[in-house]
Amino acid sequence: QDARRDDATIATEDAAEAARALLAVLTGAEPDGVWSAPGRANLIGEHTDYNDGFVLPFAIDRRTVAAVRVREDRRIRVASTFDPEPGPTRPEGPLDASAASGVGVGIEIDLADLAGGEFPRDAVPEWAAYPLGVAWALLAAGVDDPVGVDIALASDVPVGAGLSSSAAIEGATASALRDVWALDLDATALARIGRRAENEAVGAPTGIMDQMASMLGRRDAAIFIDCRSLEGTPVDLGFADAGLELLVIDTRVAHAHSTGGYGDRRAACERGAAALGVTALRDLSPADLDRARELLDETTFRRVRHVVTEDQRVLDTVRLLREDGPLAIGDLLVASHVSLRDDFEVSCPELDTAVEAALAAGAVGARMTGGGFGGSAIALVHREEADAVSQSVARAFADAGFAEPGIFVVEPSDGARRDS
Ligand code: GAF
Repeated sequence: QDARRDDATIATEDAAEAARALLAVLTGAEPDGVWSAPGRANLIGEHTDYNDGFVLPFAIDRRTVAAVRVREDRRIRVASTFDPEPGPTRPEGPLDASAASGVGVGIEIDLADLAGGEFPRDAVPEWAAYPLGVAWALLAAGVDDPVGVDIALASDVPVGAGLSSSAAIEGATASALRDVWALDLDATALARIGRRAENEAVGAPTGIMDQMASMLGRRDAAIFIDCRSLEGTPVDLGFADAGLELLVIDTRVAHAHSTGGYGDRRAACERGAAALGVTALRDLSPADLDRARELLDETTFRRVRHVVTEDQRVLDTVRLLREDGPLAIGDLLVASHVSLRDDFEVSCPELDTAVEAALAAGAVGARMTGGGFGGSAIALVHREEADAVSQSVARAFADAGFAEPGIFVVEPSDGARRDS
């Protein structure tokens, strides 16, 4: 287990090294500063954020690093050692600064062309819409006399694995530009900027959970977020004291939220809320479900039931963590998965296999995490059983003829920060 933990730590150091090396290729110089922001896993509270509801994610010990240098002119350039565009051929293997040769000089644009108006989505590759979208959203919010910048990005958050590599890019970029442009914006304001970039520059209709988790993350804690008030409260997880570890099982089924099912589920929730006469599904409680069943068509009802019961599960999880500790939350994690699988219909055979195999091998709880349609599952396991659970899941994938999953331990970690 210690070896796995070291891997994650070293990988983030590699990302910092790779970002610095890429900046040196771009500018021939050292950075003026280095910022980083983590990916996230969601403990519970799925597809509730855009319904003004509750979520309980935590930042993971995998980060995107932004090495930044101020320019003499009024242009912004972004370059990365990765291609975060979700797709079936995700980059594998160690980060390598020499990958910089493949990205040339990056993507460069005049700040004046970015300020005012819509984001020029057709003019930039999709990966660059994340960092440039953040710059665009900040400029739209008002920046006096912004200086030009070069931003080199590297990351060890797996792309397309449902661990919010996109929020990590947004968080690192937003934190860097906030400081370089001397903006008076707190972590929540930067999370909103990140969501705006994702919604309007990238074009993915996501909620705010991932950006909030990446900005507000706290070591050994999850963040209980009310997605209406945007209040975020750390809740101690105490995994280590309880002898537990959290495994991520990356199914290697790539997902993308700018297409298909995600927007469809969001629309169903909005339809349900309108039909029931509430601003958002957050305004319903489990006691309203009988009325919902009478008024809604069968599919919309099941979508609504997922959200309403999931909000309640988040509240119950927070209470149990505070009163009894993490060993008590296993059933809630499993109930969340079943609801996402049967009512919200965003799971897939690989995620179901991961959850079932982990539970059969003794996991305390397991569920898909993130938007679904692929990506990752999480399993809360006794430390001494972590290897056995990993092997059981890998065997179940092989038996089912699925690609080999990526399985690794994550540790709840700190959110976005300036590193140097
Ligand atoms: C994705 C989105 F980006 C989040 O906003 C959230 O809706 C999640 O799916 C589902 O809970 O990660």
